[in-house]
Amino acid sequence: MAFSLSTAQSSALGDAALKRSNWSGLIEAYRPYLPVTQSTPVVTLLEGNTPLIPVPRIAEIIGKGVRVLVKYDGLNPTGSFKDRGMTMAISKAKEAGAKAVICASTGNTSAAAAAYARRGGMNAFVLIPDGYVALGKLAQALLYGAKVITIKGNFDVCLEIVQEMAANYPVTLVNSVNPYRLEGQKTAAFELVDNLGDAPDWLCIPVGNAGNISAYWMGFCQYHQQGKCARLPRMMGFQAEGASPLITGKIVTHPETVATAIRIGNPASWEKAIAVQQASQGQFNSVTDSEILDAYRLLASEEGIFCEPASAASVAGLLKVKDQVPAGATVVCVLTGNGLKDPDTAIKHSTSQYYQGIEANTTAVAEVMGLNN
Ligand code: AN7
Repeated sequence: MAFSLSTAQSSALGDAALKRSNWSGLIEAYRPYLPVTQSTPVVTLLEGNTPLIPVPRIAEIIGKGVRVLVKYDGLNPTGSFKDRGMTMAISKAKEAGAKAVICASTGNTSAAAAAYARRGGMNAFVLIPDGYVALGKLAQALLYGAKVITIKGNFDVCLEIVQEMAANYPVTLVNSVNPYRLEGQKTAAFELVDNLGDAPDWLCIPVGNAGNISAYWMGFCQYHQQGKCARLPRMMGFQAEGASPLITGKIVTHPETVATAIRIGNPASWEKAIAVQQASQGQFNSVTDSEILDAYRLLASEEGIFCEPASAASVAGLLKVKDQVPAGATVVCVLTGNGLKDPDTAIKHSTSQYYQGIEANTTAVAEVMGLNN
């Protein structure tokens, strides 16, 4: 069959393709909104511009004509939303003449810091909790060429150490207490509004250190002030039950959850997050590990979207409070990291049929396929 397009069709396609191929990273895309000047050396891996994907099966579970979409930030260059903050933090560190950066991390920050630091010609030191970082993230930090230091203690302890190191040694701190991180991360809110034409009614987001929820809110408020969106979303933050200081109001000394990315007991942006919840009339809620894993499997097996467990907390949370969603609302769940980051958890918690070591012949294969009657 001949393949032909009308002139209008081909020029529309051309525009869309051009927009994607001309993407120069989020600093160039949102330069007027960011604290950069013409002399800032932009260190970029063309992060941002991630897809906003409808999830109709999840919308169906909620009903009431609700529209649900996921912001799939796992498709950033190092596989998580951390790239948004890191392009800014590393560009500004380079502008200031830094030779080395340091961070504490549950994994994703370390991968992003390592990649962007090396890209910018700097060294990266990363402190991670011994035994609690997903395999893919550790692999990344090592291969990108960071100096990786595992600590006998959790993320909160690592963060205290790196803050002290940065205060006393010539290394720039690139955790989200560095304000440039949140500046970069706020661009995800810009992209949502640019895609949807307005802010969503609800934003559901996993919360660990509470930097991302604070950054999104900053982005929505700035766009709102500029008249780019007519409304502001309710910010719905979700923590894992075993690491939920924002819900209990108390520091968690020994946080525990299958979602190691958000295994954080004393969030650095605690006060900011409370202010966001109040200003947006939002809520913090906790989700159990089993609710997180249910949402994780649901996203993959029903929607074809593989995110990491921490990211699935946003969908688990939405499903938990679904009775509160207003009819006809538009809800965005933020999927912060790629599922490939944590293959161990995927294999361990898959409930799919998995036949191993079958004899190498069609009869044996047909039998496990259930075709032998
Ligand atoms: C996939 O990498 O803290 O509330 O050190 O990796 O802004 O902390 C990661 C956090 C959500 C929570 N989803 O975001 C780190 C780190 C994923 C994450 C969060 C993280 P914040």
